[in-house]
Amino acid sequence: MNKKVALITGVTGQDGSYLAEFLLKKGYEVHGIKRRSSLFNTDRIDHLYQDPHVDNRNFILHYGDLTDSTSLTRIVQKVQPDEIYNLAAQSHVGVSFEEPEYTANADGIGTLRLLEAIRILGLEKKTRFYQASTSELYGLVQEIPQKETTPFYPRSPYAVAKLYAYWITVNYREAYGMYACNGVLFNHESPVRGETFVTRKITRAISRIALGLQECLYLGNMSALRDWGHAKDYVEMQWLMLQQDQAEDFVIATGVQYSVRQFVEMSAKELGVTLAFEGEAEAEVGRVVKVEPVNGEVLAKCKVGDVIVRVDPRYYRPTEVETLLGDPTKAKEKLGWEPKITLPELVAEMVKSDYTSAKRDSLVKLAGFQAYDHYE
Ligand code: NDP
Ligand code: GDR
Repeated sequence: MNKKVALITGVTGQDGSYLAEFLLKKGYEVHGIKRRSSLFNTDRIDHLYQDPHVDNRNFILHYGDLTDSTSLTRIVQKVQPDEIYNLAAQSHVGVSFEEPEYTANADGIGTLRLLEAIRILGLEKKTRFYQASTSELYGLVQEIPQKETTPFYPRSPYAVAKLYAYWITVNYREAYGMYACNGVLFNHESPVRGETFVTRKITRAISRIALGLQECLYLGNMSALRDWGHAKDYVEMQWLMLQQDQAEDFVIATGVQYSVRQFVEMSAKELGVTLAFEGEAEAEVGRVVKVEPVNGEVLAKCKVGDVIVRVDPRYYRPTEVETLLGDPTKAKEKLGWEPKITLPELVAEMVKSDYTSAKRDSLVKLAGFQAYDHYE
C-alpha cells in the first residue's frame, strides 16, 4: 500500500514537532513547511532530520510562509498531500496586540490561502484539511464549560484572526464539499512549549531561580484560569479528526481548570519550595515559606523569606480572557479520545526538563563563561 502523505505547516513549532513524530511513527511520509529565518529554527525537529542526500526520505522540509500564497500553492502542488495540518500561526495572544495586522494576515488569511491552494489545484476530494482553532475564540465566555455549541466572543487580534480561520474552514467544507475541520483546542503545553507562554516561562524561571541564575519571576495576571493539557495527547486528536467518515469540529480539553498562581505553586513544589502569596493586584508577591529536600536532595538554593515572584503590569493584556474550561464530551463519545497526562504530571515533566537545562547553564557560568538570559 502507498504511504499516506501529510503536509504540516508550523512544523518547527511545539505541536508541529509532536505531530511530525507521531505521523512518522504511523508510517506517513511527512512534509513540513518552515519559514526562512536568519538563525536555525529547527531545534524542535532536529531529532527527526534526514540527510537530503539520501534516497527514500520520509521527512522533508520546504521553505514557505503563510503570508505568501505562491509558496503555499507551489508546495501543495508538489507534495499532493492526503492530509494538511495547518498549525502555523503567530500564536502569541499578547504579541497579537503589538502586531495585529501581521497576525490577521498569517493566522486569518493564511488559512484561506491554503484552502484556496487545495481548490485551485483541484484537490478538494483528495486532501483533508485540519485547522488549528482555539479556545481563545470563546474569549469573554458565554457558558461554562465551553463546548462546540458555545457562542464565540474573541478578545484579542489573535482570536479575531482565528475566528476568520474557523469560519472559512467551515465555509469551504459546506461550499465545496471539502473534508475540512476545526480542532478547538484548549491550552496545551510540554517541555518544548515556547518560552514566552506562561507555563514554560514559569517552569524555566523557577528552575533558574532555584539554581541562583535568576532572582525573580515577573508575571501579569496570576488569577487567569486555564484548562491545560499535554501537547502529546492533543496531536493524536488532530490526526483522529482527519480519519472520520465525515468532517466535524471538536473541542479538545481536559475538563479541569487551574489558575496561573496554582501553576507557579505546583512548579515550585517540584523543586521542594513552598510559596505563599501576599498583597493585592500589582503589589502581589510570592514568598518562600519552606525549602525541603526532594528525594533526599536539596534542589533549590532559595532561602525562607525570599520574594521570588512579583507582578509586572507590562504583562497585562488590554482585554484579558479570565477563564477557560473545556467540555471534551463530544471527542470522548465520537472519537473515543481522552487525555492521558494530568496537569501535575505535565508540570513535573516541564520542571524536570527546565531544571536540567538550568543546571547546564550554571555549569557554564561556573566555568567562567557568560550565561545569557531572556526573562520575557
Ligand atoms: P508555536 O508558536 O509553537 O508554533 C507556531 C509555528 O508556526 C512555528 O513553526 C512558526 O515558525 C510557524 N509560523 C509562524 N508564522 C508563520 C508564517 N507566517 N508562515 C509559516 N509559518 C509560520 O505554536 P503551537 O505549536 O503551540 O500551536 C500550533 C497551532 O495551534 C497554532 O496555530 C496555535 O495558534 C494553535 N493553538 C495552540 C494552542 C496551544 O495551547 N499550544 C491551543 C490552541 C490553538 P517559527 O518556528 O519559525 O517561529
Ligand atoms: P494564552 O497563553 O494566552 O492562553 O494562549 P499564555 O500562556 O500566553 O497565557 C495564559 C494566561 O496567563 C496569563 N499570564 C501571562 N501570560 C504570559 N504569556 N506571560 C506572562 O508573564 C503572564 N502572566 C500572566 C495571560 O494573561 C493569560 O491569561 C495560548 C496560545 O498557545 C494560543 O496560541 C492558544 O490559542 C491558546 O493558548 C489556547
